[in-house]
Amino acid sequence: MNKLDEQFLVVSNRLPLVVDQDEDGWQIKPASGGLVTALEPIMSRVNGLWIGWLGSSEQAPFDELFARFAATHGYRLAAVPLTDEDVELYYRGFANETLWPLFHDLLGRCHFDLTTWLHYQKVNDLFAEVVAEQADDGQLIWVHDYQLALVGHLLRQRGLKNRLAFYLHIPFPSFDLLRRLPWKKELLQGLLSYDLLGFQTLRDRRNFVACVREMFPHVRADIRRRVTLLDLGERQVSVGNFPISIDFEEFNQGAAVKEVEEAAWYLHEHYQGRQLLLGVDRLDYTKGIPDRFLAFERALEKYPELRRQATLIQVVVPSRTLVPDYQNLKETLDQIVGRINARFNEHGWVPIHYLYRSLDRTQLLAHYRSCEIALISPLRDGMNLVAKEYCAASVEEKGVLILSEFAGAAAQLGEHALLVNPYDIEGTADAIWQAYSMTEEERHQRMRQLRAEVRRNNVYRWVEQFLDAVQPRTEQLYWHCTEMRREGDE
Ligand code: ADQ
Repeated sequence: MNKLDEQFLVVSNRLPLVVDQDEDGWQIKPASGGLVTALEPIMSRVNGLWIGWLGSSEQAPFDELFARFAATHGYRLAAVPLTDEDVELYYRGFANETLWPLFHDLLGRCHFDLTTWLHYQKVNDLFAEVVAEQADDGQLIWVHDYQLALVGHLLRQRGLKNRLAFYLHIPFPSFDLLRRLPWKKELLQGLLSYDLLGFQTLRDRRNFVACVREMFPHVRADIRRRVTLLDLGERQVSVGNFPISIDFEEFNQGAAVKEVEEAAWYLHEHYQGRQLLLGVDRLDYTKGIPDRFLAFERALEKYPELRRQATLIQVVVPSRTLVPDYQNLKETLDQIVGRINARFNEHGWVPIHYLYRSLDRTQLLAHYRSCEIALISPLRDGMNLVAKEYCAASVEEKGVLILSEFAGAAAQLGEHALLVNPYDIEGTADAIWQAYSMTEEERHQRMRQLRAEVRRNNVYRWVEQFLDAVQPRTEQLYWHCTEMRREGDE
């Protein structure tokens, strides 16, 4: 098959890159993360192009680095230049202080500010300009996430006829919440310019369709299909739910290697045979970390058998450190951990081990593999890949997953995880006790089912299902995806 026949253009806020300098000069490599893992194999097969912001104002020789990247990775990159002011108002402002909390049902944290909204439109227009310059006729353009909701609309305004698809990685709110946004009509109109809209869960998809029906009563919705069809008169928009996932085998095989096994063994040695509970999150108020600490505290109070026998390891990756709400959250976490540890600490046992940093791959896998319980309790989450990674890396099939019912992942994993309402401290404390005292047999049985689910619905199936829903179908892309999924299944 000719590599250039059908191309593929991906647009995301940030280019998935790591650029740094060592003794051999400037280096460039793909960032790690689910989206890159999912899209890179297909991008290189079809000579794709990825457009996004560089993510920093570092002065590196990007033209040369991008050429080197294309030669070694088989797909190309193009940068959208953003000024500090753009980043401040569009990214930190409208995307992270308006859309992010609103879409995660946290209305109290929303700022509605005309200046940041105007800038959001301006930066979406900048993205559209770069995409329009680079796009070829017939190419599928796939835009990602809430930072870029209007790009499709702005491309249509420029006369582009390409198939346009959009995927939202975070939840979509109910109309009761969305109606608070002064610019909801413009936002929905922007989204309706795409040909295909993908959401994480059926609930998100239904929320979106309900919002469209409220704001645009003339739009007819055919909801009987696998993908909802919205009839706008002159054109149709497909709306589906496609739960994102991970490369199961990457975690399954990665967790089984000797280096990880040894690191996992040391971890347990260090904690002297206690049961370990694990939380792994970006620093974010949607992840429910303070409530999780309080639930663990309540479990220690209510079930004294847990004292000296259970330790919560909470790993937090620094994130959005310049947004004030995130700085406050960091202080809150320090205070709660300090208080709980001072209250219960005895005979060399510290109830909460709190690490404010990223873990390298070996350590991340070792933590997943060795911790008996994963405590994943976001207040709201589009999907939550940590839950799936934990299952895939649980190669001894002895881990118990405690999962928030408000994580998108609950739709797939809820049956065999212990589901909790993260706002219900008492209920979460009881779930901690239930997980702690669960028999080996029940652990195995639940984890086997969870792993089978993540293995079956892996990230290659996610891409395949999404591309299958693009109309008219992108035959070659779909063909490549099916091939990759088959290879992954074998
Ligand atoms: P995120 O909010 O970033 O993503 P999540 O899905 O949990 O959340 O992914 C986090 C990633 O970061 C995981 O791959 C995890 O391994 C990694 N990570 C987290 N803490 C780490 C640590 N301490 N050290 C090393 N790695 C760490 C958004 C949405 C989610 C949605 C994803 C994908 O908010 O709901 O699942 O996009 O669509």
